[in-house]
Amino acid sequence: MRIDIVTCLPQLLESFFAASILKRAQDKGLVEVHLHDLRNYTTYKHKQVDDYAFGGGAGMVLMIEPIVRCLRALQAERTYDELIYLTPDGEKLSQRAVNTLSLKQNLLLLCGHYKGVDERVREHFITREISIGDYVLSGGELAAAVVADAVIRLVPGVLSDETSALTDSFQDDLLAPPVYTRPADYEGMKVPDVLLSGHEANINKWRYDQALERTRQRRPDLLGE
Ligand code: 6GU
Repeated sequence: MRIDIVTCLPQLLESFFAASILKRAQDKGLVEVHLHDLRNYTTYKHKQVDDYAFGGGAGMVLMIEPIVRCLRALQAERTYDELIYLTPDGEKLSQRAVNTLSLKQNLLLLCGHYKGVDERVREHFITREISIGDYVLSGGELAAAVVADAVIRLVPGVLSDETSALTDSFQDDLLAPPVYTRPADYEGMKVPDVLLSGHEANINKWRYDQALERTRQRRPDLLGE
């Protein structure tokens, strides 16, 4: 899988993709993440990429020209399965959407900033618009990082134990059950006996019951209740 991220603040994302699971996934050759600085695609003076909104009002708008120059340069090299614009008025990100995206070959993520991008970019170039929740960020970069992280960890081979993604919260519309590790007794705070029993069927049943109970208590909406 290859993910191209178009942004006017690549510095914000560099360290994120240079660490941990995301770095390992790239080192193993399972995914490629490429950051593209919009300022390298502008023909305006002083590397300008944004301008005042027609009609007035506060806030700058990313101009269509540098964005389209960048998108066209990338599209000349490969075909993208989706050109995604990160925006608070997009479809809210879900594990279902993440699962779908993880099956794609080439994804492009466009980060807006300031007041957003010129609407013509959205109308004519973008194929999908995603929000990461009902709150406002100062730009799409963190949202792009969230989407990329959620997608990349599902690419086969990225997680060391491939089954572990299957037991994530949300993967079966249930929250994950509690987990414990050593010591079995910490100052009288004990790990449930069943987890120390070695009885796999009982352990699985306990985990399922706990997941269900936790979901009932915290997120009854996931159970349609
Ligand atoms: Cl994708 N962008 C911004 N700026 N704010 C957000 C968001 C995206 N998703 C939730 N809030």
